Amino acid sequence: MRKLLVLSLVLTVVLAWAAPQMVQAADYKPEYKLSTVVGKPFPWGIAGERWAELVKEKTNGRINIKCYPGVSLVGGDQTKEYTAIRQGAIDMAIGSTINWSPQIKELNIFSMPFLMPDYKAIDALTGGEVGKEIFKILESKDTVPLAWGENGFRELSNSKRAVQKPEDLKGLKLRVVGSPLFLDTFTALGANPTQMSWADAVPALSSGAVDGQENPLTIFTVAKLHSAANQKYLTLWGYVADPLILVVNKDVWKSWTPEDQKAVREAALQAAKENIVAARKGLIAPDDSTIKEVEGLGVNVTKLTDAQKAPFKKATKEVYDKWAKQIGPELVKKAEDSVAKRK
Ligand code: X2X
Repeated sequence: MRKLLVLSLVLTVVLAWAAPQMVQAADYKPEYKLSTVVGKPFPWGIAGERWAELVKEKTNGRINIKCYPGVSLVGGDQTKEYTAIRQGAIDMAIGSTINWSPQIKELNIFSMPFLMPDYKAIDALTGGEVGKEIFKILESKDTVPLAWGENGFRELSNSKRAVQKPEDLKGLKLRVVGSPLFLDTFTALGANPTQMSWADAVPALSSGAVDGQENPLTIFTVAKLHSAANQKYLTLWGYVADPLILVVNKDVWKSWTPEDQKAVREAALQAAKENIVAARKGLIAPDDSTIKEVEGLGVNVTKLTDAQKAPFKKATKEVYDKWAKQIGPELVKKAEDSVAKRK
Protein backbone atom coordinates (compact mmCIF):
# COMPACT_ATOMS: atom_id res chain seq x y z
CA MET A 1 0.00 0.00 0.00
CA ARG A 2 2.72 2.35 1.05
CA LYS A 3 4.74 1.51 -2.11
CA LEU A 4 1.71 2.23 -4.26
CA LEU A 5 1.26 5.56 -2.61
CA VAL A 6 4.88 6.51 -3.18
CA LEU A 7 4.64 5.36 -6.79
CA SER A 8 1.53 7.39 -7.45
CA LEU A 9 3.15 10.40 -5.83
CA VAL A 10 6.22 10.05 -8.02
CA LEU A 11 4.01 9.64 -11.07
CA THR A 12 2.04 12.77 -10.22
CA VAL A 13 5.21 14.80 -9.84
CA VAL A 14 6.69 13.49 -13.11
CA LEU A 15 3.45 14.15 -15.01
CA ALA A 16 3.05 17.60 -13.53
CA TRP A 17 6.51 18.39 -14.86
CA ALA A 18 6.27 16.61 -18.20
CA ALA A 19 2.76 17.53 -19.31
CA PRO A 20 3.34 21.26 -19.75
CA GLN A 21 6.64 20.58 -21.54
CA MET A 22 4.82 18.37 -24.05
CA VAL A 23 2.01 20.89 -24.48
CA GLN A 24 4.55 23.65 -24.95
CA ALA A 25 6.38 21.86 -27.74
CA ALA A 26 3.09 21.12 -29.48
CA ASP A 27 2.09 24.77 -29.04
CA TYR A 28 4.92 26.21 -31.09
CA LYS A 29 3.72 28.14 -34.13
CA PRO A 30 5.21 27.31 -37.52
CA GLU A 31 6.09 31.00 -37.86
CA TYR A 32 6.38 33.97 -35.50
CA LYS A 33 5.64 37.44 -36.84
CA LEU A 34 8.21 40.17 -36.08
CA SER A 35 7.14 43.76 -36.72
CA THR A 36 9.39 46.75 -37.51
CA VAL A 37 8.67 50.16 -39.06
CA VAL A 38 11.45 49.97 -41.63
CA GLY A 39 13.12 46.93 -43.18
CA LYS A 40 16.56 46.28 -44.63
CA PRO A 41 18.90 48.09 -45.31
CA PHE A 42 17.94 50.45 -42.48
CA PRO A 43 19.87 49.39 -39.34
CA TRP A 44 16.49 48.91 -37.62
CA GLY A 45 15.32 46.44 -40.29
CA ILE A 46 18.69 44.68 -40.32
CA ALA A 47 18.30 44.20 -36.56
CA GLY A 48 15.01 42.38 -37.13
CA GLU A 49 16.57 40.02 -39.68
CA ARG A 50 19.55 39.44 -37.42
CA TRP A 51 17.39 38.63 -34.39
CA ALA A 52 15.43 36.13 -36.48
CA GLU A 53 18.59 34.55 -37.86
CA LEU A 54 20.23 34.21 -34.44
CA VAL A 55 17.07 32.70 -32.92
CA LYS A 56 16.87 30.12 -35.70
CA GLU A 57 20.50 29.18 -35.13
CA LYS A 58 20.27 29.02 -31.34
CA THR A 59 17.02 27.02 -31.26
CA ASN A 60 18.02 24.65 -34.05
CA GLY A 61 15.08 25.90 -36.08
CA ARG A 62 12.47 25.30 -33.36
CA ILE A 63 11.56 28.98 -33.50
CA ASN A 64 11.09 30.36 -36.96
CA ILE A 65 10.63 34.14 -37.27
CA LYS A 66 9.45 36.13 -40.25
CA CYS A 67 10.02 39.89 -40.46
CA TYR A 68 7.15 42.22 -41.35
CA PRO A 69 8.63 45.67 -42.10
CA GLY A 70 6.47 48.70 -42.82
CA VAL A 71 4.40 47.82 -39.72
CA SER A 72 2.34 45.92 -42.28
CA LEU A 73 0.61 43.86 -39.58
CA VAL A 74 -1.17 47.05 -38.47
CA GLY A 75 -1.70 48.49 -41.94
CA GLY A 76 1.27 50.86 -41.63
CA ASP A 77 -0.05 52.66 -38.54
CA GLN A 78 2.98 52.53 -36.29
CA THR A 79 1.11 54.00 -33.31
CA LYS A 80 -1.08 50.87 -33.19
CA GLU A 81 1.83 48.43 -33.05
CA TYR A 82 2.02 48.05 -29.29
CA THR A 83 -1.69 47.31 -28.93
CA ALA A 84 -1.38 44.64 -31.63
CA ILE A 85 1.51 43.01 -29.75
CA ARG A 86 -0.54 42.97 -26.54
CA GLN A 87 -3.47 41.44 -28.36
CA GLY A 88 -1.32 38.82 -30.07
CA ALA A 89 -1.74 39.96 -33.69
CA ILE A 90 2.03 40.56 -33.58
CA ASP A 91 4.24 37.98 -31.83
CA MET A 92 7.34 40.10 -31.43
CA ALA A 93 8.68 43.48 -32.45
CA ILE A 94 11.53 45.92 -32.48
CA GLY A 95 9.60 49.05 -31.66
CA SER A 96 10.31 52.74 -31.27
CA THR A 97 9.69 54.42 -27.93
CA ILE A 98 7.90 57.19 -29.83
CA ASN A 99 5.51 54.84 -31.60
CA TRP A 100 4.57 53.03 -28.38
CA SER A 101 4.23 56.20 -26.30
CA PRO A 102 0.49 56.65 -27.03
CA GLN A 103 -0.03 53.45 -25.00
CA ILE A 104 2.84 53.86 -22.50
CA LYS A 105 3.17 57.46 -21.40
CA GLU A 106 6.51 56.87 -19.67
CA LEU A 107 8.14 56.21 -23.05
CA ASN A 108 7.75 59.92 -23.80
CA ILE A 109 10.77 60.45 -21.56
CA PHE A 110 13.11 59.98 -24.55
CA SER A 111 11.20 62.65 -26.50
CA MET A 112 11.69 65.34 -23.85
CA PRO A 113 13.46 68.15 -25.72
CA PHE A 114 17.18 68.37 -24.93
CA LEU A 115 17.12 65.91 -22.01
CA MET A 116 19.90 63.76 -23.53
CA PRO A 117 22.90 65.81 -24.72
CA ASP A 118 24.99 62.89 -26.02
CA TYR A 119 25.15 59.14 -26.56
CA LYS A 120 26.37 58.56 -23.01
CA ALA A 121 23.15 60.15 -21.81
CA ILE A 122 21.05 57.72 -23.87
CA ASP A 123 23.05 54.82 -22.43
CA ALA A 124 22.68 56.19 -18.91
CA LEU A 125 18.90 56.09 -19.30
CA THR A 126 18.44 52.77 -21.09
CA GLY A 127 21.17 51.03 -19.08
CA GLY A 128 20.17 52.48 -15.71
CA GLU A 129 17.20 52.79 -13.39
CA VAL A 130 14.99 54.48 -15.98
CA GLY A 131 15.47 51.59 -18.38
CA LYS A 132 14.69 49.07 -15.64
CA GLU A 133 11.55 50.90 -14.61
CA ILE A 134 10.33 51.08 -18.20
CA PHE A 135 10.94 47.36 -18.70
CA LYS A 136 8.85 46.68 -15.58
CA ILE A 137 6.01 48.73 -17.03
CA LEU A 138 6.19 46.81 -20.31
CA GLU A 139 6.18 43.52 -18.37
CA SER A 140 2.98 44.59 -16.63
CA LYS A 141 1.36 45.14 -20.03
CA ASP A 142 1.50 41.65 -21.58
CA THR A 143 4.94 41.95 -23.18
CA VAL A 144 8.42 40.68 -22.36
CA PRO A 145 11.08 43.33 -23.12
CA LEU A 146 14.49 41.82 -23.81
CA ALA A 147 16.92 44.47 -25.03
CA TRP A 148 17.41 48.11 -26.01
CA GLY A 149 18.36 48.97 -29.59
CA GLU A 150 18.55 52.35 -31.31
CA ASN A 151 16.92 54.38 -34.03
CA GLY A 152 19.05 57.39 -33.11
CA PHE A 153 19.23 61.09 -32.37
CA ARG A 154 16.58 62.83 -34.41
CA GLU A 155 17.85 65.61 -36.67
CA LEU A 156 15.80 68.23 -38.46
CA SER A 157 15.61 68.58 -42.23
CA ASN A 158 13.58 70.70 -44.64
CA SER A 159 13.35 71.89 -48.22
CA LYS A 160 13.27 75.64 -47.58
CA ARG A 161 16.16 77.05 -45.55
CA ALA A 162 18.94 76.47 -43.06
CA VAL A 163 17.62 76.36 -39.50
CA GLN A 164 20.00 77.91 -36.97
CA LYS A 165 17.62 79.62 -34.56
CA PRO A 166 13.99 79.07 -33.54
CA GLU A 167 12.83 81.97 -35.76
CA ASP A 168 14.02 80.02 -38.81
CA LEU A 169 11.31 77.44 -38.09
CA LYS A 170 8.52 79.98 -38.32
CA GLY A 171 5.76 78.74 -40.59
CA LEU A 172 7.63 75.62 -41.74
CA LYS A 173 5.26 72.70 -42.28
CA LEU A 174 6.82 69.73 -40.52
CA ARG A 175 5.83 66.08 -40.49
CA VAL A 176 6.05 64.70 -36.97
CA VAL A 177 5.50 61.26 -35.55
CA GLY A 178 3.60 59.44 -32.81
CA SER A 179 3.10 61.36 -29.65
CA PRO A 180 1.33 64.71 -29.08
CA LEU A 181 4.54 65.80 -27.34
CA PHE A 182 6.03 66.37 -30.80
CA LEU A 183 3.13 68.63 -31.76
CA ASP A 184 3.71 70.65 -28.59
CA THR A 185 7.46 70.93 -29.16
CA PHE A 186 7.24 72.18 -32.73
CA THR A 187 4.30 74.45 -32.03
CA ALA A 188 6.33 76.04 -29.22
CA LEU A 189 9.16 76.57 -31.72
CA GLY A 190 6.85 78.43 -34.10
CA ALA A 191 6.66 75.70 -36.76
CA ASN A 192 3.52 74.17 -38.19
CA PRO A 193 3.67 70.46 -37.25
CA THR A 194 1.40 67.76 -38.60
CA GLN A 195 1.31 64.17 -37.42
CA MET A 196 1.54 61.33 -39.94
CA SER A 197 2.92 57.83 -40.30
CA TRP A 198 6.29 57.14 -41.89
CA ALA A 199 4.48 55.54 -44.83
CA ASP A 200 2.73 58.85 -45.54
CA ALA A 201 5.73 61.04 -44.73
CA VAL A 202 7.88 60.48 -47.82
CA PRO A 203 5.06 61.12 -50.36
CA ALA A 204 3.98 64.21 -48.37
CA LEU A 205 7.55 65.54 -48.42
CA SER A 206 8.13 64.83 -52.11
CA SER A 207 4.89 66.47 -53.19
CA GLY A 208 5.72 69.50 -51.07
CA ALA A 209 2.61 69.07 -48.91
CA VAL A 210 5.03 69.38 -45.99
CA ASP A 211 8.41 71.10 -45.95
CA GLY A 212 10.38 69.14 -43.42
CA GLN A 213 10.71 66.31 -40.95
CA GLU A 214 12.89 64.98 -38.13
CA ASN A 215 14.54 61.55 -38.13
CA PRO A 216 17.87 59.90 -37.39
CA LEU A 217 20.55 60.24 -40.07
CA THR A 218 20.45 56.52 -40.90
CA ILE A 219 16.81 57.00 -41.91
CA PHE A 220 17.72 60.15 -43.85
CA THR A 221 20.48 58.48 -45.87
CA VAL A 222 18.88 55.10 -46.54
CA ALA A 223 15.54 56.70 -47.53
CA LYS A 224 17.52 59.22 -49.65
CA LEU A 225 15.47 62.08 -48.27
CA HIS A 226 17.76 64.64 -49.95
CA SER A 227 16.57 63.59 -53.41
CA ALA A 228 13.35 61.61 -52.77
CA ALA A 229 11.94 64.29 -50.48
CA ASN A 230 13.74 67.54 -51.43
CA GLN A 231 15.42 67.74 -48.03
CA LYS A 232 18.28 70.10 -48.87
CA TYR A 233 18.79 71.56 -45.40
CA LEU A 234 19.77 69.58 -42.36
CA THR A 235 20.22 70.79 -38.80
CA LEU A 236 22.14 68.58 -36.41
CA TRP A 237 20.74 69.44 -33.01
CA GLY A 238 20.14 66.04 -31.35
CA TYR A 239 17.10 67.41 -29.52
CA VAL A 240 15.66 63.94 -28.78
CA ALA A 241 16.72 60.34 -29.41
CA ASP A 242 14.70 57.28 -30.12
CA PRO A 243 15.79 54.02 -28.52
CA LEU A 244 14.24 50.82 -29.84
CA ILE A 245 12.95 47.97 -27.68
CA LEU A 246 12.99 44.28 -28.59
CA VAL A 247 9.88 42.60 -27.14
CA VAL A 248 7.90 39.38 -27.31
CA ASN A 249 4.19 38.95 -26.59
CA LYS A 250 3.85 37.41 -23.11
CA ASP A 251 1.70 34.40 -24.10
CA VAL A 252 4.10 33.58 -26.91
CA TRP A 253 6.99 33.86 -24.45
CA LYS A 254 5.29 31.55 -21.96
CA SER A 255 4.66 28.96 -24.65
CA TRP A 256 8.42 28.49 -25.11
CA THR A 257 10.64 26.19 -23.03
CA PRO A 258 13.10 27.90 -20.65
CA GLU A 259 15.91 26.79 -22.96
CA ASP A 260 14.29 28.50 -25.95
CA GLN A 261 13.45 31.60 -23.91
CA LYS A 262 17.13 31.87 -23.06
CA ALA A 263 18.06 31.51 -26.72
CA VAL A 264 15.62 34.23 -27.80
CA ARG A 265 16.88 36.57 -25.06
CA GLU A 266 20.53 36.04 -25.97
CA ALA A 267 19.75 36.53 -29.65
CA ALA A 268 17.91 39.78 -28.83
CA LEU A 269 20.83 41.11 -26.80
CA GLN A 270 23.29 40.28 -29.58
CA ALA A 271 21.12 41.77 -32.36
CA ALA A 272 20.54 44.91 -30.26
CA LYS A 273 24.24 45.35 -29.57
CA GLU A 274 25.03 45.15 -33.27
CA ASN A 275 22.12 47.49 -34.01
CA ILE A 276 23.45 50.22 -31.70
CA VAL A 277 26.88 50.04 -33.35
CA ALA A 278 25.27 50.36 -36.80
CA ALA A 279 22.97 53.21 -35.71
CA ARG A 280 25.95 55.25 -34.42
CA LYS A 281 28.37 54.52 -37.23
CA GLY A 282 29.98 57.66 -38.64
CA LEU A 283 28.18 59.90 -36.17
CA ILE A 284 30.56 60.03 -33.23
CA ALA A 285 33.76 62.06 -33.31
CA PRO A 286 36.36 61.48 -34.59
CA ASP A 287 34.47 59.40 -37.18
CA ASP A 288 32.00 61.76 -38.83
CA SER A 289 31.86 59.87 -42.12
CA THR A 290 28.06 59.71 -42.23
CA ILE A 291 27.81 63.47 -41.85
CA LYS A 292 30.44 63.90 -44.60
CA GLU A 293 28.42 61.52 -46.76
CA VAL A 294 25.32 63.69 -46.34
CA GLU A 295 27.26 66.85 -47.17
CA GLY A 296 28.60 65.06 -50.24
CA LEU A 297 25.01 64.67 -51.43
CA GLY A 298 24.74 68.44 -51.69
CA VAL A 299 22.84 68.86 -48.43
CA ASN A 300 23.46 72.05 -46.48
CA VAL A 301 24.40 70.81 -42.99
CA THR A 302 24.23 73.04 -39.92
CA LYS A 303 25.62 71.64 -36.67
CA LEU A 304 24.33 73.61 -33.72
CA THR A 305 26.78 74.49 -30.97
CA ASP A 306 25.65 74.33 -27.34
CA ALA A 307 25.20 78.11 -27.44
CA GLN A 308 23.02 77.79 -30.54
CA LYS A 309 20.95 75.05 -28.91
CA ALA A 310 20.20 77.24 -25.89
CA PRO A 311 17.39 79.33 -27.48
CA PHE A 312 15.70 76.12 -28.72
CA LYS A 313 15.93 74.69 -25.23
CA LYS A 314 14.49 77.85 -23.75
CA ALA A 315 11.62 77.96 -26.24
CA THR A 316 10.64 74.36 -25.37
CA LYS A 317 11.04 74.67 -21.59
CA GLU A 318 7.28 74.98 -21.00
CA VAL A 319 6.66 71.87 -23.08
CA TYR A 320 9.28 70.02 -21.04
CA ASP A 321 7.65 71.04 -17.78
CA LYS A 322 4.14 70.17 -18.98
CA TRP A 323 5.23 66.70 -20.12
CA ALA A 324 7.30 66.06 -17.00
CA LYS A 325 3.99 66.12 -15.12
CA GLN A 326 2.30 63.78 -17.59
CA ILE A 327 5.17 61.29 -17.69
CA GLY A 328 5.62 61.35 -13.93
CA PRO A 329 7.91 63.81 -12.11
CA GLU A 330 9.74 61.01 -10.28
CA LEU A 331 10.77 59.20 -13.43
CA VAL A 332 11.83 62.49 -15.03
CA LYS A 333 13.90 63.34 -11.94
CA LYS A 334 15.55 59.91 -12.13
CA ALA A 335 16.34 60.52 -15.78
CA GLU A 336 17.83 63.95 -15.09
CA ASP A 337 19.97 62.53 -12.27
CA SER A 338 21.19 59.68 -14.48
CA VAL A 339 22.14 62.14 -17.22
CA ALA A 340 23.95 64.39 -14.72
CA LYS A 341 25.90 61.43 -13.31
CA ARG A 342 26.72 59.80 -16.65
CA LYS A 343 30.30 58.66 -17.23
O1 X2X B 1 8.27 57.42 -38.37
C1 X2X B 1 9.43 57.74 -38.06
O2 X2X B 1 9.84 58.90 -38.10
C2 X2X B 1 10.37 56.66 -37.59
C3 X2X B 1 10.66 55.74 -38.77
O3 X2X B 1 11.57 57.21 -37.16
C4 X2X B 1 9.72 55.94 -36.47
O4 X2X B 1 9.10 54.94 -36.63
C5 X2X B 1 9.79 56.55 -35.13
